[in-house]
Amino acid sequence: MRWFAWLIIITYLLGARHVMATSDASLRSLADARDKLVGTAVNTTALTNDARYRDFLAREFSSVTPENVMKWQLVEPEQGTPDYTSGDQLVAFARANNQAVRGHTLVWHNQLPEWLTSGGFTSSQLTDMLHAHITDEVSHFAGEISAWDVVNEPFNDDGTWRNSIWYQAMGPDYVALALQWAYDADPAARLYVNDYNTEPLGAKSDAMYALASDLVARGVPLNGVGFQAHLGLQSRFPDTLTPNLQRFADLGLDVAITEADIRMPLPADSDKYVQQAGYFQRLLQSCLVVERCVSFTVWGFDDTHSWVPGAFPGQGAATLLDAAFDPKPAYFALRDALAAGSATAK
Ligand code: 9MR
Repeated sequence: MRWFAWLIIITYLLGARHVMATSDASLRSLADARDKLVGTAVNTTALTNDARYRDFLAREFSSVTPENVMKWQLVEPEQGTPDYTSGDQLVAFARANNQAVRGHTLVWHNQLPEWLTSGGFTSSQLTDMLHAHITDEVSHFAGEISAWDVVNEPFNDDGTWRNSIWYQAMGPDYVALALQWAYDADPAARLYVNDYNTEPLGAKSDAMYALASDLVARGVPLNGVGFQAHLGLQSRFPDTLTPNLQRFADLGLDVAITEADIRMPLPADSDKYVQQAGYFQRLLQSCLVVERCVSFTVWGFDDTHSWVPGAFPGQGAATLLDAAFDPKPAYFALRDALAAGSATAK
């Protein structure tokens, strides 16, 4: 009888330890067990000024993406004097905390320096300048960046090409050229094209799929496709995310959720938080079931530093922690998704 009582006690203690281990575990430790990276965009001002922000970032995430500081407008506000100091600080933090760095972003229509957009440059000048920019920035960070969002947001929502200055200067081949230039500067980095509203099957993701298929067939150095996943509770969840990710994976590419956030009409309430948690969990679950989905990144982790309220008046509360820095149901939903089935993970 006594051995039986002991067995019950030991079984209980082991069970309790397991529960505690799961409920205390960080996102990154749970993601490690699933062979995935879990990341966040980083606001480098908060990184410098806010110890609580730094602690959470180091504890919870195994990958970081500079929210702004590696964009052309920020690295080269004056022509000819690129300055990578803020990016270097993030890289140093990531190194100290054993985190991967996703470089973001080399070729975009947005956040370009004024001298570039209003300089009246010819197509061939713009081509040369983009080549020089990519070579300089990728070389600077070579060895420190595991993946680059080389090209960001090349498509309109209807799947046509976005008429950016890069498209105007070079036509659609700017994507292949940019990937090749990035590869030449750091052949070890994983090179991505990244876009939003490409989560479900549809016109825009079909355009991305056609581009990726063509690049792969031509032997262009493309390693992955990023799906930003800026979602909102007013829109239905993209139910076809999993088969969509899988078709890109079937091309032999990595896929990644690169900028997840789920905005809601303000004020937030507990019902909306629960619904938001469900969206976050389903996003992550899609990444967990697609083997080539290598990372799941949120676009900031606390509402104070989220881009959403500035861009969508009346909406917000889009991240994992509320303005008081308390975790919302969404944070626990991500943890639960990572923990579920971890025993069967590779
Ligand atoms: O979060 C970024 C915000 O601070 C900037 O003001 C904004 C400028 O357009 O860019 C935001 O990040 C974007 C990212 O670089 C690309 N995908 C969409 C993101 C949200 O706009």
